[in-house]
Amino acid sequence: MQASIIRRLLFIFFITWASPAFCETGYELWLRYEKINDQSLRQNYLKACSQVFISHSSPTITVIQNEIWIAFQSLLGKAPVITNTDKGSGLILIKQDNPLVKEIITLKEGENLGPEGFIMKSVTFKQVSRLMILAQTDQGLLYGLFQLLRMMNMQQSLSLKEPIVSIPRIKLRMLNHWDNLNRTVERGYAGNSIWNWHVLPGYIDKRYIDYARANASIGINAVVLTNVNANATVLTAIYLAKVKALADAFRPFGIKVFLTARFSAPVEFGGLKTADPLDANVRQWWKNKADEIYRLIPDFGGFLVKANSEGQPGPQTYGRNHAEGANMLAEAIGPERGVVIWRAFVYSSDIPEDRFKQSYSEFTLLDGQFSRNVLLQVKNGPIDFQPREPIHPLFGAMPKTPTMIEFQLTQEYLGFSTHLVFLAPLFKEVLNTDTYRPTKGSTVAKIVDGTAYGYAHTGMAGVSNIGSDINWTGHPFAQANWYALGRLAWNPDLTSEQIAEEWIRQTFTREKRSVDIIKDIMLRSRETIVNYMTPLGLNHIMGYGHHYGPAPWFDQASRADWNCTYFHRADKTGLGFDRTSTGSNALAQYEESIQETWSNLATTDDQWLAWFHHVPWNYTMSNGQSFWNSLALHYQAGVNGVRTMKSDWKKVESIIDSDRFRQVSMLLNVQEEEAIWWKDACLAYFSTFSGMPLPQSVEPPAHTLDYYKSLTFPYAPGNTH
Ligand code: GCW
Repeated sequence: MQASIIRRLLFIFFITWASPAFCETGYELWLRYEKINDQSLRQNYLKACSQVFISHSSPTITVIQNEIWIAFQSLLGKAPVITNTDKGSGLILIKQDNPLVKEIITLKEGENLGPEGFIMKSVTFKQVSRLMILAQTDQGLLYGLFQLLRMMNMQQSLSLKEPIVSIPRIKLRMLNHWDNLNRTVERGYAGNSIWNWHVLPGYIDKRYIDYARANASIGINAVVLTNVNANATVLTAIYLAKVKALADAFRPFGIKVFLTARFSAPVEFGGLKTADPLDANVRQWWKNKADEIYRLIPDFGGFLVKANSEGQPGPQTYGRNHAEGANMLAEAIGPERGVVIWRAFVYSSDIPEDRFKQSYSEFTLLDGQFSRNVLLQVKNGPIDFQPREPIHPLFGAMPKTPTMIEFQLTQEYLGFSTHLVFLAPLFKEVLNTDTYRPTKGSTVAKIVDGTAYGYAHTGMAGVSNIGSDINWTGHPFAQANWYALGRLAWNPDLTSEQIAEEWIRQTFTREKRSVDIIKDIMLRSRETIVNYMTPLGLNHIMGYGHHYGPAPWFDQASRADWNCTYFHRADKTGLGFDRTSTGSNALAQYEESIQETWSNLATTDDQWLAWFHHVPWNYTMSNGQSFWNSLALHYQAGVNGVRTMKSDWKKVESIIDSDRFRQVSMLLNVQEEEAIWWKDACLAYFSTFSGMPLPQSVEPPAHTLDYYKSLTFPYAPGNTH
């Protein structure tokens, strides 16, 4: 009896102490700071970091000190000593204007780190070799510290041969939350909104602080708290006090708060009869509202606006154009205080024009008419965050209007939070695409970072995938997409591989074989999902409304361009949307070299085929296969890809903590089932048009087409309309 109690106690001791890996929830994200076991490395790091000299104090410096405490204790098992006078410390964090700097280094003439950049440099000062982080601002020092911690997590040497000079390429590095005031999240698959509006402003959830830490660690400096399908209530005094509380909590982390502005707010609660942007009372109302906000939040970022799109009110409701609407708000905010981010995601149910074309048609006419503190926020592609889209033709077409990019982290069209898909390859594919505007080599990255046209404002936004789930994002791997957005907004030249490697080492393990296996899983995941959902240029064939699962047959929506059949146009002759000059001619919106390549079936890369052509089922592809066979083989490759992900994941079982290992294993099982469902439903449906048999290596659908059509999902998450 006693022996069994002792055994049980020993077991409890074992699982709680000896193996902390048992209790990993994922809450710590990439800030786990796993202990460094390599003794010589540990000694080096201790030498460099156990004594820290920080020359001054401020709220951001307190954040820095806290992070140093958390990180060094966890990484090195030893509390650091932090002082405000130099005691021969190994690590120095110092602002550029400190008189000591001149004694330590000679800064190059004109070295301009800007408000967020930093230098990290190995220096010898008072005969002691040190590591110095130098910046113009505390925010720059904070980013420098996170660079240092990343290097330690990556087990890199801290004796730098060359200094690291790091300046963000993009100014607004931003998360757009689609969070509603009732805590639902539009297209959210990771629980409720983390903003607990009801108990704000009095109660500041620790999550807000951890959220801010995580964002700062990857350079995110701006957050839009509320859904673009906006609720005017957030602009009322009661709610603004709550917004202020969040802004105060985020400020030391270098994060600015933005709100979505509902265009009809002056009517909804302002007592006005109109929200016409040219009406003097309306203009005054917004001016007063902006002043009220700035009194509470002096560093308020500005407004994000979705107008005259999918039922949202906007200037066109009053016969005015988008520039008139944006400029009215921009004037209220004032160029010295903040910006207005105006979304280009507009398409009208009244216009029969190809939905692909509408945003470009609307906004290119307005280039040059926007006030100087307006940015246009353009989705990465012309339709809507599909698994693969060609670049939005507006990139490069707005020389006079700062154009920022909007990616979607939340996986609305990519399997929700159940599918493992690493999005850095999608982001990179877009950023690396040449717009040829104004000249060859003007990639989307160069448009967005301002180099192509010298934009005064630059930005990259990700629609947040964060919710109240313990691990923030539902799928443990979805954290990597949040991470990737921040890192690419800082430096769009980073590769997907670098980002994956960093994330894995900080989030899961530093064991090389496992890192390589996981990296492989991640890097292949995006192509895998394209294969089993929308290969060869298919798009928008997901379930109606919720966008869960396949429904290529769907044709019952109230408007044409909400039907799946609108997008794929399958018939007996072939599949795909003719956007060449014989069709909608959307291709004319791109620069000529792109037009040329994509208007000819033979020179169109396989991945864009159904985007731009109605491809005959028996069209012979470059690999000699018929189009139909290729389509089927891609679907099968997608399913096989998930199976490989599953077997690869099993190989890391002994290394990954059991909770997260099991969680990912279960999710991969679901992903496999859903990949098969996608393949089966799509092939069953499209074969009714092609009339062709499946190639031998393709597993035939398990059920009839009627069975797939009969499936309904009234409670699928994320749909808050
Ligand atoms: O992706 C689509 C979504 C809508 C969303 C809209 C938008 C916020 O289906 O839920 O609304 O785009 O981006 O405005």
